[in-house]
Amino acid sequence: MAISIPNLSSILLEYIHLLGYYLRHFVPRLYTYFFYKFYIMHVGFIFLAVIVGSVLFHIFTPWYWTDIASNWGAMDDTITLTFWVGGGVFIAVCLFMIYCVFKFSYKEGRQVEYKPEDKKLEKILTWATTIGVAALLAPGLIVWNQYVNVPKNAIEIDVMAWQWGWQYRLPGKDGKLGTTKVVNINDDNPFGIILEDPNGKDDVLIQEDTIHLKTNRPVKIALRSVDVLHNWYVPQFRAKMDAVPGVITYYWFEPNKVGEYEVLCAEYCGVGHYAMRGRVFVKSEEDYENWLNDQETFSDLIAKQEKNNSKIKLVKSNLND
Ligand SMILES: [Cu+2]
Repeated sequence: MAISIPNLSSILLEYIHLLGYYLRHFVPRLYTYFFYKFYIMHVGFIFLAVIVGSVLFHIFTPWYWTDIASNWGAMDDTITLTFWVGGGVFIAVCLFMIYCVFKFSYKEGRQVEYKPEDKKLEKILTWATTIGVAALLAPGLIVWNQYVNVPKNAIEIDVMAWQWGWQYRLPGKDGKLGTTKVVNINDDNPFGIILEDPNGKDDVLIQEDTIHLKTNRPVKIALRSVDVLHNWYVPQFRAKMDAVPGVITYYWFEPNKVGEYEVLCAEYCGVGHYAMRGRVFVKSEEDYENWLNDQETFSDLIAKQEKNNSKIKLVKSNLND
């Protein structure tokens, strides 16, 4: 008796037949099921995509902060903490919304429960919010306290802002800046230094938007504005503050990487705001001293004006206002 051996084509045909059976019977059901679920619950999936997308974007973003070049690592830590707290709350809220979309989706005949008050829930939410806000603010206050407590060995720099530019004044050999008065500011006394103040005579005047700093030496940035709000900001130093007309605001930092950095005005100050850019060079002690010795002092400026026989307009009146 001959044994019939099924040939390859008949086996293949059998498989295709079987596959067709599955495709016809199960796939449409699965497809319909998931499509239906997806169609009904798509809002939940969108929330999920937002969470996953946000976290992935945060991890792989090409726009993270620049390398730090000062002592203010604590600023980065507080921002990281803000990311964690803010991100945690964001994810929790999104997950809660996803839960609600699935749990409470429309069902015929389901009644809505009216619950205007829930003491337990209110307690939980109040405490959770309090802890979250405290976690956000407390470290910031600690860092702020350090930020405005200037070390004794800091070099004080008078940063003067106007629409639209910067100029700088450094203490001379005496290590002290002379006092100033806004009404004294004119072309011959660009910083408004009070002439009678002996501390001002040796002040170093830098009438340009480029300043040099010494590496590993704290600087106190004392900000002045002659017109509107400005803000002296170097992203790599992680430090900035508003310059407010009428008061001197200040903060300090210690540059710790030799290099060239860009100064930006971080307060919208009018149509020329974009042009308020400057440069900071952080230099080694030797390079810094060389640069400093080449700069003009207030006495040099007066002498130059007298030599040029220019009509001295240095304000001497109004000193007692
Ligand atoms: Cu500005």
